[in-house]
Amino acid sequence: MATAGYDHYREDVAGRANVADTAELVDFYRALEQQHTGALWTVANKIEPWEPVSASRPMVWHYDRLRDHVLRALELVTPEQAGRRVVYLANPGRTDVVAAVGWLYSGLQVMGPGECASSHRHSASALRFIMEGSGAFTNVDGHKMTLGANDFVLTPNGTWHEHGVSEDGTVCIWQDGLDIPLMNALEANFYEVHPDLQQAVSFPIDDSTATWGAAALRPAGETWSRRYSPLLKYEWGPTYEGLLRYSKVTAGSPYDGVHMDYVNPISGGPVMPTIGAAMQLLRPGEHTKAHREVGSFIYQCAKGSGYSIVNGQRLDWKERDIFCEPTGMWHEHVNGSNSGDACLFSFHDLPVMRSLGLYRAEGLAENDGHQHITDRPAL
Ligand code: GTQ
Repeated sequence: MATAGYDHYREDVAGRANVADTAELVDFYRALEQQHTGALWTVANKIEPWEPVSASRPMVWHYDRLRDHVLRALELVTPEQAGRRVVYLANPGRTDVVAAVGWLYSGLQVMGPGECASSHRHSASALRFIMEGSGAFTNVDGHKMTLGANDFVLTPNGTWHEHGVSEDGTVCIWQDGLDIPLMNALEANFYEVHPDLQQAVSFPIDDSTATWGAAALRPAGETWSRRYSPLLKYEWGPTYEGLLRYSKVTAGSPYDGVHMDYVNPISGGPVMPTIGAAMQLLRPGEHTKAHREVGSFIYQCAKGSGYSIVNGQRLDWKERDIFCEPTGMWHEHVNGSNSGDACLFSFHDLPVMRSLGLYRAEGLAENDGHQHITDRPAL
């Protein structure tokens, strides 16, 4: 990553555009505008910044402030009316598109017992992270899965999917994560409604986890050629156990603590072509060092409490709070407890950056790798 700092628009550098307005030039620009054209040197420094410049702001969405509104949606609209009953997360820096950060969308979906949303599919890749309730299920291309708190589920692009809650369940809330803004930016987004409101359940319940979810075991003779993981659900129990076991034998990453990626068991790569996900554990009192990356991240605290510093802003979080890190911004994490661990679920667009050769990362050299807190986000 360039080390030019945050002085993105410096013009006093040889080789950068530096043309002062004159009456003649202003006339010229107007004439160009009328022909639907423009002079590159008037925009060059903006459209080719020294390094990624994100319009997104570091944000935290506190669950205790959102939950009542999410539950209110349950009273106000049915899944039949709404299609999806979701309160989406808006980033105040991104009024042009519905994005929580970068080109990632996120929202909180709520369903009551006996409800089921209609089946559809789209070019956008999706995931869910279960926040509360029991009896939730999702059906992905006929693979029906039961879902509990902190379970992580995929709805890869192009797969038919619907979600619901069984009659004997409770109100369920989960976080949706999708690459809708990316698909729209690429102008590649298709959307289709299933001919039946609910697709058939074509396989035994939870067959995906039973087939592909055993640690370091692969079903002999089974093949898989899709671009996404055949393992569609990653349960919290084995995920947390995996982190605890790993934490006993590793010092962890200086930037992310005990950090494990959810992977496609066939390729070892990310779970979907455009979205990757991870769970990290911060030990009691752990304060990681700051680094920055080309890529945008959305986090949910799955356990414990603490804070992250994103570009000098302190974002306090506790279980179920969601926060984001825009691309190129310094970030470091702190477990606020000296006795218990803290776990952060995250999803990100690094598979896009990596597959296009755009990924870069850099650690903060100054101040022993820690930022100064300069700001708290407006609440
Ligand atoms: O469940 O498929 O929050 O298509 C937004 C768009 C959820 C979904 C959202 C979607 C979905």
